Amino acid sequence: MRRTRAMRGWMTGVLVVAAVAAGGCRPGDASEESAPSTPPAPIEAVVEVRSHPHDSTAFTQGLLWHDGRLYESTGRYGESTIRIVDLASGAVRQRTPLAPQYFGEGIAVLNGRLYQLTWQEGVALVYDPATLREMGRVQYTGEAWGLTSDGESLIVSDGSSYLTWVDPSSFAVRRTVRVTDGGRPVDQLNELEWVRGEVWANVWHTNHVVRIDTATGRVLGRLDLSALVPAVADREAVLNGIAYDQAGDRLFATGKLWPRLFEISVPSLGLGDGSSAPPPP
Ligand SMILES: [Ca+2]
Repeated sequence: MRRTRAMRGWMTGVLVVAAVAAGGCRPGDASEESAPSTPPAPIEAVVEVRSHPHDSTAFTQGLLWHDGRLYESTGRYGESTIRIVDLASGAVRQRTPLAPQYFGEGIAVLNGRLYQLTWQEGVALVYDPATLREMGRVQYTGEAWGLTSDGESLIVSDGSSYLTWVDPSSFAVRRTVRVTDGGRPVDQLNELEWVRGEVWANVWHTNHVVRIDTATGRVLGRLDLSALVPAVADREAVLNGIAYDQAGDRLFATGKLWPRLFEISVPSLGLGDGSSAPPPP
């Protein structure tokens, strides 16, 4: 299925500016829109380190490495799940299905709880990450796409050019950041990952992951994953899933309905090749 563009913004605090931004500009916004002196972010090459099998029926909406395990959220009504996946084989080790009225989206762990967003249903499902047993729910307003955490807040994308930091217990908005590249808003932000103090985001229907400065929203670089995209006969089989194993310095990427999950490195950042991983205990 094809998603509609989420231009309403997320939560009431974002509603007005996001709606106006969809029209191209808003009064007082000229400096941001026209900033000619801001160069676009550089393209950063990625290198495939290795790849693993991936469930080619998984409509990947969230990918996460936590405590030595790979977690995946899948979407589509009637097919959505939260699952723990064996990295080497791609086999699903544990799985909790969502009720058919819920479309699974981004996932993140904060304070020992695993959060899973739903697309248009306005509810985050909260699990015990060890058992995938539901522990509770949190209500919110608007669409929700990608999710990650800086260790204090959850960070949400909604397909607009905004990232929203929220309180994990209430989803009350703490702050918002508009993401720009070369002075222009970058919308369609989807699956997210916290990497070395930056937020990385898949840009929906592109082969790019953008590195976002969380203070300014400025895109610092674009990872081009075009070389990894498999030939899948579904136009929605797009890149959508990035996870970082901080302890092992491993970066994972996959996509909706992709048959492979990739470990990749970013040589320009010295990231993902294991060189920055701490020595084993
Ligand atoms: Ca992620």
